[in-house]
Amino acid sequence: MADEQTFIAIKPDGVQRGLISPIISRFEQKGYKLVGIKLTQPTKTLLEEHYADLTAKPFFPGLLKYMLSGPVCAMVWEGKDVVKTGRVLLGATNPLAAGPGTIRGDFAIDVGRNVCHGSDSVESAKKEIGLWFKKDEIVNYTPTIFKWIYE
Ligand code: YYY
Ligand code: MG
Repeated sequence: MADEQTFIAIKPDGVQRGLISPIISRFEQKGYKLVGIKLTQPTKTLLEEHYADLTAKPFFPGLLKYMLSGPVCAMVWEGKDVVKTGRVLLGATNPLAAGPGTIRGDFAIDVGRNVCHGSDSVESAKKEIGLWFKKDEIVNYTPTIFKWIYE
């Protein structure tokens, strides 16, 4: 479905390292459509909801501290198969295992500084978009180039 949406975030290290524009470029160049974007300082409450399935993990306290350490660039991207393909563009969770040409493969080393987040399923994408964005912060438009991207 060309109207599938995913939640992609540039984490505090990505923002601090000036990686907002190269990360956005990867999604733009692929042909995906940006429908929501904001620079925001997440709260502990939001992050505990966002990472609810990881709260029992030993790395969770460090993950929380890292994600609270600065602003995050929160985005919603739309397009055919964008949830799965978005994760391919990000690369493996551990940047040392992420292939060259992926964002984590090209820009990161440690798993706890892996610069970006992407929803892992259509269901989590819906949950995460609802957590990070208000309804009126998501826009609806048709890029004029779409006939050159979709057959
Ligand atoms: O979805 P993804 O971000 O690729 O990985 P998750 O398994 O959902 O973990 C979320 C987040 O937690 C990961 O991006 C880095 C961090 N993390 C960690 O610091 N150490 C681990 N061993 C596993 C994950
Ligand atoms: Mg995840």
